Amino acid sequence: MTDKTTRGLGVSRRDLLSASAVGAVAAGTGIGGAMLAGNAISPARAETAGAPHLAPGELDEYYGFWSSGQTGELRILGVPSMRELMRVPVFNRCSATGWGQTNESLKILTEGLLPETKAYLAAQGKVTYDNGDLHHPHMSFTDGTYDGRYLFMNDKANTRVARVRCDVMKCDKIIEIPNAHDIHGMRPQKYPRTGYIFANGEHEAPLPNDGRILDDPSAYRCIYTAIDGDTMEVAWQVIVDGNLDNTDCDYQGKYAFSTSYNSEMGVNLAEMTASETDHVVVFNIKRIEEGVAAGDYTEMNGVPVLDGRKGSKYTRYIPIPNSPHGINTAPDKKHVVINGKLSPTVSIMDVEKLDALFEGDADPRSAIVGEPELGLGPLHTAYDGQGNAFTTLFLDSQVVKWNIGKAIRQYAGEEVDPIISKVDVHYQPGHNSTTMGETAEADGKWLISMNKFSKDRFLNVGPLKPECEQLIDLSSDEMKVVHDGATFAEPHDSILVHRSKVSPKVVWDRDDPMWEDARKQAEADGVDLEDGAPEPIRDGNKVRVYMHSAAPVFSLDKFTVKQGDEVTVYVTNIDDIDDLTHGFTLANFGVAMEVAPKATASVTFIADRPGVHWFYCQWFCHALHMEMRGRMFVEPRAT
Ligand code: CUK
Ligand code: CUA
Repeated sequence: MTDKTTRGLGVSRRDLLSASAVGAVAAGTGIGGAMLAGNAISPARAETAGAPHLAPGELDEYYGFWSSGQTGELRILGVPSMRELMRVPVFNRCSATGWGQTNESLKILTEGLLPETKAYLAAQGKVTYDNGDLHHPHMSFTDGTYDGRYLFMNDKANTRVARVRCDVMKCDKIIEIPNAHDIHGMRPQKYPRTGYIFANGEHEAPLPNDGRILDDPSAYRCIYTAIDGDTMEVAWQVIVDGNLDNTDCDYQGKYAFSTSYNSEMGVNLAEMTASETDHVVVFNIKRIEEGVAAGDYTEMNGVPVLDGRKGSKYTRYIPIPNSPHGINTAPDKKHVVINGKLSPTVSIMDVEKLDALFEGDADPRSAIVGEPELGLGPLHTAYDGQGNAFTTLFLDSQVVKWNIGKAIRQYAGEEVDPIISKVDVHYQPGHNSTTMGETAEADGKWLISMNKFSKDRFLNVGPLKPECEQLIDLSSDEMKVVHDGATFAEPHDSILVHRSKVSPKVVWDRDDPMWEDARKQAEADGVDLEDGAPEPIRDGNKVRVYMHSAAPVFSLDKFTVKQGDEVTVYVTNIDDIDDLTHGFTLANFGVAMEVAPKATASVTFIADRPGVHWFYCQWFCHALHMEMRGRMFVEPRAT
């Protein structure tokens, strides 16, 4: 069928694509046609006029901190312009900045790995992982709102949690979580401060996973972890029943909670989706801390591990329909929405009813105060701070705006419809986020719908398509899609932070801990990093080269080493001008790094190629940037 004939039939190509997408998704998730009946995606709405336009030079009101899924980096966007402002390498390698290659980044990428991981990687000829799967970026809190100190994020692929310093927007800590497998959901404590980082091990495995148990799923366990966000050390862990998907916590500092889509502990699709209800696990933080203090745990890999399976005093299990996914605490500090995924409902939990679950013998379901039916495939919910919620409907390709208070009254028996409006998004949304929406200061201005499929929304770039992120104007009940943004694989989640909360430095402080090792080494060598050294400093076959960069020259225009030397080059950028970044690229050695204003960066390599090799600055810094280069002479090994 050509486009022309389909148009003649009054059916657009877009409709056909949308309908088949739902079919494919339904088949892939085992959701039957019956569940989809009557819920075909409506045609794409006419494009609304006028993306929120920022004139050249105008600044955005919000920072958007974006995950990048399997790309492994953190991204910073401006909202509402949706301009990508920066990429912050975390779990990935970065060709531009040298992340994964500089000594400073390698320290961060390696120091938090477990001994058995280091051994495994060494056997592959590596020192760290090359990939990561970064799903959930969240900012540190103080008293229920963002405090601009840190961003924390998980790596589902290699069971890690990382921290990014908001003062310089660079990662400063990465730790691997012992005992758990494949960290997925992750949230910082909201009150009194962060505090803990709560992290879910999603996939079940034997504990310990040393090969003695293999195909015996009854012996598999999932682990919940609390990390100290200041020290980036694991504080405690809890063994649970079922698996763990997403997590959030209250505004009172008493409880954290996680969804489980696999309460069955199945190991294939049929088993994992067998039950009509799964659950939310509620963790009693005070009781867990008391349990740790009282020694009621097993120490595993240096971490206290408590038993929080059913019947434990540390946890409660609330049945939830059906394979719930996202869990989001509302800015009213009272309600938590659990998104049903395979159920068309979300469940509203009242945190004020949780004490009775632990202190009395209350039915766990008594904490559920609403369960509105919203549409197909509810995955995540965001808030406007005015009592309304926005839930993504993956299968319906819609975002639904609904009222929490009305949903609670409906559950209590009143004839009231909590749904306010629905908007089509393109297509299959996962997370959504509202401005300041996961804090007590939710302001309800903008919503981002992070859509998994872009299909026909952009020029065709081949079989691999970008995701489509849409900006939605929340200024009226009729939600308006005002901008499509394409992004590369695969942002799952984002937070929208008012710009008043964040104030990064313009140039580095010279005493920054990032290059502590370089500072110590220079001191031992009697070198001032800002001056550099006139000659390489030799220490057996280890050679240290110190230079500074000041546009448009390096302090050395040549240096000499011997073939086979282990060479470390330290470059200090002494330009303290806003935006005057230099770089150091050593051609044909695979060496390149960023040196931002007032920073020191270093890289180590084996000088195994004799001859003349040029190094150059790869950040266009000056009219004479091309001339900013020098030679490394490598004297051939005596034969
Ligand atoms: S998860 Cu991806 S859409 Cu990893 Cu937060 Cu729900
Ligand atoms: Cu310095 Cu280009």
